[in-house]
Amino acid sequence: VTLDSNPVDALWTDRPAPPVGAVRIQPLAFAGESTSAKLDRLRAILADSKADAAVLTLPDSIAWTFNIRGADIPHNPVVLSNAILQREGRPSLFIDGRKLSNTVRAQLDSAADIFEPADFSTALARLKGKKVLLDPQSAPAAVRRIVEDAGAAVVEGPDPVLAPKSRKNAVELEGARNAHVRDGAAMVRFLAWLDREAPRGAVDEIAAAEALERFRADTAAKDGTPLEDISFDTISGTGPNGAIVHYRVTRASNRRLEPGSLYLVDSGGQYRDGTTDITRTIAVGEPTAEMRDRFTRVLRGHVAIATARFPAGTTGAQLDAFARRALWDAGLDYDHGTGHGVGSFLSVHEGPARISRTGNAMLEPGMILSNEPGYYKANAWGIRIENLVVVTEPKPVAGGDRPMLGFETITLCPIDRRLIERSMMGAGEIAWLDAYHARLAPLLDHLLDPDERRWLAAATAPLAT
Ligand SMILES: [Mn+2]
Repeated sequence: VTLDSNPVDALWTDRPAPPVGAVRIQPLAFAGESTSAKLDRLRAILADSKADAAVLTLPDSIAWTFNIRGADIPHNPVVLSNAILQREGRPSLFIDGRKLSNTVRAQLDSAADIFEPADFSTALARLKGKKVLLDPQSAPAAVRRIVEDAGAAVVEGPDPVLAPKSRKNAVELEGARNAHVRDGAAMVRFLAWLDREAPRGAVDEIAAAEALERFRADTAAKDGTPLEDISFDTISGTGPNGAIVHYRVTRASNRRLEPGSLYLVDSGGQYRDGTTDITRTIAVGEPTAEMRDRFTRVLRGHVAIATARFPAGTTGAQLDAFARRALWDAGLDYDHGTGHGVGSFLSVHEGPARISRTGNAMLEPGMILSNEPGYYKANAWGIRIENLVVVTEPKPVAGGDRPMLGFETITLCPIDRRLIERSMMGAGEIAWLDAYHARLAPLLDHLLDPDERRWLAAATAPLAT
């Protein structure tokens, strides 16, 4: 039932004012494509959809299109705003003018007509007589109602920005690889610190999360591309807390890392050139045989995704089971998807592609996705191994007759060898892990202290004998 006013508004008396985070231009050196080139591509998509206009209501779609980033929402550098794209003519951008410096406004003016948010409804009503593309997954019902009441025809379809935004260009991919060097070095420094401090019983979940954020900020500063923000609230859980998939530590739930336990840490960084998301599971003291068995099964699923070859047109749903086979063999599973899309200095979760039972979008070259199988023993411990991967077009398979796609792993951080049961791993799986570990020192050593380099050398020693 559509109401004239939002009943929540009547109750929410201490509602804060809308945020007015400063808008920054995402320069071509990181975006890799100008706004005018992006608008040309979007106009072609409008033409294919037989639409005269499209209403953009997703902040990350607008940030990508206009090469802007903002500070309205913690951990997500988007700009709260709306936009109307026209097949013929300039787009309109509805954005609080207090967010725009004169320089930013001048740059945006060259690509779009800028209006205040209060002008949005009037502009929607002016679409009378036009065919207007709206994404039923994300467009507010109020937008649809205004457009329809004005006498425009709604064309339902996906937000036209979703597909082009998901296929990162060469500049964005280069940025992502650079971001993962400094992020991987920060993780290595953190893990070396953790191995030193945790056995003394001096580390709890909050202390670990704070230390990791310090290592991220310090390492990024050293590398010359500062940490803008973490990409989500760090999941820092040991023992039974590790078995809670979206755990967020509080003072009440905070646990000390104890010998014989597992520690799961899922975290990420926002940098001007890329967004990261990584999970590692660490043995504190001596792990049990069951922990090693489960960890090895999760690792085998992770490697199965990392090394997968698949024909063009394959969806994430088709690949999801690859990550689960070693768990299914033992009557085990995990209750979350295997992977989600990741933005380029944007949202850490973005569509349209994902690796999961419901991942019906095709995987296309340039997409960045996570590869994060897990296993959770309720009330006991949790395991997850997460790297980001890029969909690539690898060299053709010898003797094959179809072009294949594959993944390049871009996250750079060791996987805990103490949790691997070598006898359960195939030769190809061991070869993948050893080759992955061999990549790390040459890329990360320049950001590490001598002690940290020594720790990395030991943590990446080959498994093959
Ligand atoms: Mn993730």
